Amino acid sequence: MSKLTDPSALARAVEKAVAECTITDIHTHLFPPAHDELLLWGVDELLTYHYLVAELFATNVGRLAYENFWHMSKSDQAALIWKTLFVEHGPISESQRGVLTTLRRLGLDVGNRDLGRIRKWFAEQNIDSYLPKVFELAGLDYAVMTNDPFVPIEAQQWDDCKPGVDLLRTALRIDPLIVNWPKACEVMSECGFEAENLDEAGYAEARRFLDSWVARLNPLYMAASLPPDFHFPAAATMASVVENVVIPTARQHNLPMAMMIGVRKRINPALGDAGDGVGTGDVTAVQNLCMKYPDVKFLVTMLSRVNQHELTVLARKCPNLHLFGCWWFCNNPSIIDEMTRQRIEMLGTAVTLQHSDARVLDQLIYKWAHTRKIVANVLTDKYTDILATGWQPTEAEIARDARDLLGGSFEDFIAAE
Ligand code: HDL
Ligand code: ZN
Repeated sequence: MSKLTDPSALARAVEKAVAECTITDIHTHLFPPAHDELLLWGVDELLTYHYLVAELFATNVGRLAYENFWHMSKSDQAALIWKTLFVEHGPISESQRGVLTTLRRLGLDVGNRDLGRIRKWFAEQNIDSYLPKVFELAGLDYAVMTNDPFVPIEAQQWDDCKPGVDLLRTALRIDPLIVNWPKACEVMSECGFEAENLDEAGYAEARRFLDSWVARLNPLYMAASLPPDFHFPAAATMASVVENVVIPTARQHNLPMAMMIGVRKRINPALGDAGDGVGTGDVTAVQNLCMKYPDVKFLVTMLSRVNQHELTVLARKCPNLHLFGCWWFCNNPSIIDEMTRQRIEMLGTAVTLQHSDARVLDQLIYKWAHTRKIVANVLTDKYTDILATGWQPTEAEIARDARDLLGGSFEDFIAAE
């Protein structure tokens, strides 16, 4: 394919490559349609996304009691959010804009602001054909779920052998094991795994529990979200469980461990899932784990913008560390742009720039449309910079690099022995 020599032709080539790039979405909260009410989709679920619930209460300063909202039907909650955040105030936040992007790309007219008409369209959709349609609109080859055996209703779906779909792959989520050992032991005990104390017997039983779920799920990786005060090494329970349960399991199954660090759970419990906050994490904990266990692969994303530069520098030092996503409170255009530039400037294509974290199926459409635009802008700048040196990239090379940044490097990383 011919080399690109002209900056405007280059810009067009980058825009095309990113727009057409097949993306792998490595972290979501989606479920197969057969897993009953676990898979959220449709306009009322889009509107009651916990990001928008937080924004509703931030906007409705004190005029809405938490319990009044939680006692409302999903439909009434959605209507209130639509009225408050879309009609009475400009829907200019990232989550508000996201709903509109999704609806527009589905071919719906948001200009008439007719929620009833939008609801009618969704009521006519069949999830088994709608799910692949959403994946096609988002441009994904597959997405990775969050499969948590410590959540009874999730485990029940697997106990009942509910079918999956090829578009959704598994990840074994193990937060309670690390952050709430007593709770984890309760769940394991109900499943016939008698872990109790933080001793070799307890660790062995916890490993046996994980082995059983690795066999059932065949996960791409294990994952856990961790608080800002996760340190390693440390005398704390978290560090002991990581050392004695997580690492041996990762080694035995050649499974990467994804650590999502910096969440302050339920700083406002009344908001439910919308009540979590962020804190600056300890990048040295990641450094110590990567250096102590060079044969274990770590996928890491951190929640605080403050951590990003130090973490990106660390990824240059540890071949067994792969960064991913602009997670949650970083998943906003201003921070995505900054993080994407910083990561490409320091890591080239050896990073997975984004994941959607979608909780509602239809969100895949907006989360990826918004990210593609930012990535295209950054890559245009980066290729224009090298064009100025006389290096002439081809369209195929640009497409190759875009794929690496949006799923290819992840697949290379997890496949490496
Ligand atoms: O722990 C996680 O995986 C987070 O992504 C939480 O699920 C969070 O509530 C979320 O959805 N963030 O986008
Ligand atoms: Zn998540």
